[in-house]
Amino acid sequence: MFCRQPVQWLRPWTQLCALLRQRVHKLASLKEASVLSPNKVKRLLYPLTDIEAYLDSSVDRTQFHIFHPHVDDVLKAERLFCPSPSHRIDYYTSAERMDHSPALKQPEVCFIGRSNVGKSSLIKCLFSLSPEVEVRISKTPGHTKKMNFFRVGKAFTIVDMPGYGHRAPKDFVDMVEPYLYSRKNLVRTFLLVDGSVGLQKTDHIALEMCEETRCPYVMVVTKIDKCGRGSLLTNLLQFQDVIKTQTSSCFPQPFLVSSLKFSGIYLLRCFIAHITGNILLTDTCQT
Ligand SMILES: Nc1nc2c(ncn2[C@@H]2O[C@H](COP(=O)(O)OP(=O)(O)OP(=O)(O)O)[C@@H](O)[C@H]2O)c(=O)[nH]1
Ligand SMILES: [Mg+2]
Repeated sequence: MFCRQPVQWLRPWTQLCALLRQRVHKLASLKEASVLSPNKVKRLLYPLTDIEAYLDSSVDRTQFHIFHPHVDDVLKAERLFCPSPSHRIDYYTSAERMDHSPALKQPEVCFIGRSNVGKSSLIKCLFSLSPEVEVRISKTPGHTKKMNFFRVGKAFTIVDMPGYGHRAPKDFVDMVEPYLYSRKNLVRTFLLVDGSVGLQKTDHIALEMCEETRCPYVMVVTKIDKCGRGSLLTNLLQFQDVIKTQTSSCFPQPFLVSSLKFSGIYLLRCFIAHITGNILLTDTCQT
């Protein structure tokens, strides 16, 4: 009787975990996806390698492999995205202005980009191993109106930002700029650009804003499932050229992702785990 009590107490949590596991997409975890053919797994892990073969031989490919971790590191990072009673992953709060932002000590990363580029979808996909975390996405541009803070245990925070451009909140600049300039625990900004349309005028303005803050940022190419190989290659070369010639704080390697097909998600999780100081990489690679 005495020793059964804790087990009974744990039962709801165990049942909840089992229920949630059923709702987890089969590609949410690299561990689970490993049953697929090695080529498919490689394409999910490193989407760039898939299209690299079609690049002209004169194109410098070294930039595309700067962050190329070992599979063991990717699996290590994946554990950080799995919730447990001692490592809760949850929505924390929203803020409309920088001075309403929560005071948090853990390292933080934020996602910015044009409205509808896929910021919230990407965060939802990164959190696909904890589907109970509610990240709202919408077909209608301008859906996310506030800065939404999500906590990953004590490891780090992810911030989903409102989008700029079409139907952006009126106070977008007042909200996001002070955040980018003054957030002390911000370790990296992810600037999302749509792989099927290339850089737009507003993306260039965002790039300038990121450059002005002098904080390190990374370009993430979204919706790669939507574009044909030709247009993705054209746009990718444009991104690479802009990074090389017009930026000084942008990480040279763009990350390709599809939140629909889970491409590039495991690699991005590993990158976030690494830059927030939560995993040490076994292989040498720079960030
Ligand atoms: N095909 C495809 N569609 C995507 C992908 N990511 C997002 N979408 C779609 O793009 C639309 C916008 O997605 P959101 O994640 O809400 O975009 P957002 O950048 O957060 O938009 P705002 O909050 O309005 O700034 C939705 O209809 C998504 O289903 C992707 O990888 N592939
Ligand atoms: Mg959004």
